[in-house]
Amino acid sequence: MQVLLCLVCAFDLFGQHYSLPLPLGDDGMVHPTKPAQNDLSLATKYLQQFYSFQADSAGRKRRSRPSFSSKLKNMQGFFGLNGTGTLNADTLAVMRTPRCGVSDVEDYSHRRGNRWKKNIITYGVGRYTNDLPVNAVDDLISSALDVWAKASPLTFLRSYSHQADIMVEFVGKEHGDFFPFDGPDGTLAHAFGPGEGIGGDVHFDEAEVWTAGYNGFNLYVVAAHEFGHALGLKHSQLPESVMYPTYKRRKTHNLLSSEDIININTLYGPRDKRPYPSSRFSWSNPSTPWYSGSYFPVSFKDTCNPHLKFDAVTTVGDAIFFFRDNYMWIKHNDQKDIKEGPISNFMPKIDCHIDAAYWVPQRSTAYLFNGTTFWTVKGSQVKGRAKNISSLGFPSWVQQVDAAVHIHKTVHTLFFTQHQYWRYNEHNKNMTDSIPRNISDDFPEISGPISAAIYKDGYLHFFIGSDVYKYDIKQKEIIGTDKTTSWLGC
Ligand SMILES: *[C@@H]1O[C@H](CO)[C@@H](O)[C@H](O)[C@H]1NC(C)=O
Ligand SMILES: *[C@@H]1O[C@H](CO)[C@@H](O)[C@H](O)[C@H]1NC(C)=O
Ligand SMILES: *[C@@H]1O[C@H](CO)[C@@H](O)[C@H](O)[C@H]1NC(C)=O
Ligand SMILES: *[C@@H]1O[C@H](CO)[C@@H](O)[C@H](O)[C@H]1NC(C)=O
Ligand SMILES: *[C@@H]1O[C@H](CO)[C@@H](O)[C@H](O)[C@H]1NC(C)=O
Ligand SMILES: [Ca+2]
Ligand SMILES: [Zn+2]
Ligand SMILES: [Zn+2]
Repeated sequence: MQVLLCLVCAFDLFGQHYSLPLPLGDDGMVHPTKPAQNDLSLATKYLQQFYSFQADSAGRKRRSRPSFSSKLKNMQGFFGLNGTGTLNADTLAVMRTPRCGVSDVEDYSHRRGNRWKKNIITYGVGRYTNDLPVNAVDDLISSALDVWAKASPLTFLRSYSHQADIMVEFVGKEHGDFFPFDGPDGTLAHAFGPGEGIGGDVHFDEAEVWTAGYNGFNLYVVAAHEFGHALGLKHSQLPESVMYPTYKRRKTHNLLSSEDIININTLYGPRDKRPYPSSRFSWSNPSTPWYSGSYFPVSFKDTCNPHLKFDAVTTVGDAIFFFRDNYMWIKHNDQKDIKEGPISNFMPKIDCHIDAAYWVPQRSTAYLFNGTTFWTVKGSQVKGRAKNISSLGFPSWVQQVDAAVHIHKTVHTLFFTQHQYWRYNEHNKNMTDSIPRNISDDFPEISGPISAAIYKDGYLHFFIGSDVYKYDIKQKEIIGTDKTTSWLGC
């Protein structure tokens, strides 16, 4: 939240009297000409906003703060200009270039850990721009996030709640965060570093003309820059870096410079390299230290083992989460690569195997089960304490759930236990029947125990051992069979 702190201190000076070096005439008197005054006030505002310049206020010692000239030298140094400390045409030209609203002298380093402490980050779009169709905005935003996802172990999940980690908003002038926008040009957007609440949020100035092309400001390019801040990156002095503060037309492929990739990897580790076809690692040896204790996922060596069985699988928004032992994979519909790692990398409070998992889209909430315990997970945050499955209405003799799936066209969640299943009404929050039903009666051709189940694209998918059955509920028949590994792209 350094952005907030630093700009708030500039804010408390608004309206005060500044003493600034003004141009002197031959007679030694100040003769401010109109353009020079404008330039000076532009430069003052610029240095206040982006170089934490604090003009001397009445009653303070003049030397107690870095002078205008030394801040100007900092700015000139940042942009590779001649560091004269005086306002010249080159310097003013840079100051007039449309840019990001975040300071260039953020006092935090990549190493100090201003980062998300998790690898799944949710994002949402609040207010849209009128400049582009909604689906174009969604595409440009998700492509801009994908730029960072491809270079890191991060996964971005679309959330339709207003409490996503990264909330994107198109707003004008005053918009409730002390950093009002300034109309066309000037500041284009700003973002807050990782954190709770406003942390991670990205605001675009709705006064700009946002486009998907070369005219106006390209939303994809500006969004990729702002998401860099939302992930904890600061401005770069290298013009080829996407984190360079002023707006430039850029080629839209390979947006990241090598410096950007190094910086994001310093914060979150390298992107996962997979698959590893070798099977040096054995499932049955849980003491193998494939979890090194760092935040960064290490690849599960056996991903493409043909006998791969999942403990639990669930859809979560556009993604599918697969669980095996203390490990998980996340496959995102829109992103080609699969993220993987110890479960605790993604959900720090959970460090055990998951028997069953399901997701209720209406609540954007997932439920993960281990024995008689279950957790409620929203975004990738575990909410509240683990609960006992008896609170769902299971009798005490049910000690474990094999698989769970919520069919969002109905109110029902199905819980599979051995050869039987239970129907839970998510609306009334109680079991629909007092005794379990037989799986084979209602799902001919399917016999328990079921390892995992999901409901996707109108079909149930039963994971049984290393096979997956695509099941048509209406016709009550299997309409396709797959291997589990094909779901992980093997
Ligand atoms: C930088 O400024 C100095 C002094 O004003 C001048 O002598 C020099 O030529 C300038 N260099 C450039 C690259 O503009
Ligand atoms: C999860 O279940 C296993 C046994 O199935 C048990 O050993 C472990 O303690 C459980 N973990 C939690 C956090 O309940
Ligand atoms: C959950 O409740 C059941 C009975 O109601 C009990 O047998 C079981 O031990 C409880 N589980 C946990 C983790 O407390
Ligand atoms: C479930 O809850 C609803 C509403 O609270 C109630 O009408 C219904 O009878 C309950 N069903 C069972 C089986 O307890
Ligand atoms: C399930 O099947 C068993 C016999 O295999 C039968 O006794 C039982 O009544 C069936 N349960 C239901 C709910 O139909
Ligand atoms: Ca603006
Ligand atoms: Zn920026
Ligand atoms: Zn804002």
